[in-house]
Amino acid sequence: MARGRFITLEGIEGAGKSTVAAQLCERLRSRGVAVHATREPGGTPLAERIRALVLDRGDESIAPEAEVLLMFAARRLHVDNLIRPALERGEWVLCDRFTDATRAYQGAGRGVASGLIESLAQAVHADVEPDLTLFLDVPVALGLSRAAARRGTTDRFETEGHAFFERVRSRYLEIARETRVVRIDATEPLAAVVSAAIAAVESRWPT
Ligand code: T5A
Repeated sequence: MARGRFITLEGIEGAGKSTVAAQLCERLRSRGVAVHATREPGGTPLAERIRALVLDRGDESIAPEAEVLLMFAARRLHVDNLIRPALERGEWVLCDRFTDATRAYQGAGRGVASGLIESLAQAVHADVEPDLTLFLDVPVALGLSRAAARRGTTDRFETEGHAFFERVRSRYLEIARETRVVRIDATEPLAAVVSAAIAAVESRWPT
């Protein structure tokens, strides 16, 4: 059986990843594709518990390297218990964030050495890399204002300042030079962003 496709969505807060993922998923299912919509950090019961640890604004500080280790611990659970088995069954996986988020947030945002991040990526998911990454790109001010308008509570990352998210976006723009990544202008109306995401997928794998 052919391995399924692994598609990730990336971008800063408020870029529209969850909204686009839901619509892309619906479109793929309507075409008969078996697809799992999932997210990081999280995606399995244990990984969701790590998500709560890393996103909650508790009193205890989390050093950047500890944050990286928590992200990769959650990722290993997610890859082993959901992503790889689904791909091996020939199903598709649509994941809201993956290791590019660690490169952007912990690497560029927090200043963690890329050597550490890349060696953990190799150890944790050498056999599971995205086939396609949709990078939804918005200026920081627009992303943060959309996230602020939507949110009920603020997580640990959303308390960071503008400069942090500028570093994150810059790193995403560098990553977007890789051939597996398609940059989508997410300042466009939602319908246009969803159409661009569908076109990027269907041009690779007509369904
Ligand atoms: N993290 C994660 C790391 O630091 N390292 C890692 O390795 C990983 C995996 C996760 C946090 O964890 C960090 C990054 C994050 O800070 P999260 O809540 O899962 O947090 O992710 P967020 O990006 O914070 O989620 P958001 O919901 O803020 O962003 P989305 O999903 O990009 O945006 P979405 O779809 O919810 O849209 C936000 C609002 O904008 C509107 C939507 O309707 C919604 O109201 N919208 C648009 N409006 C107009 N035009 C458009 N084109 C629109 N697109 C969306």
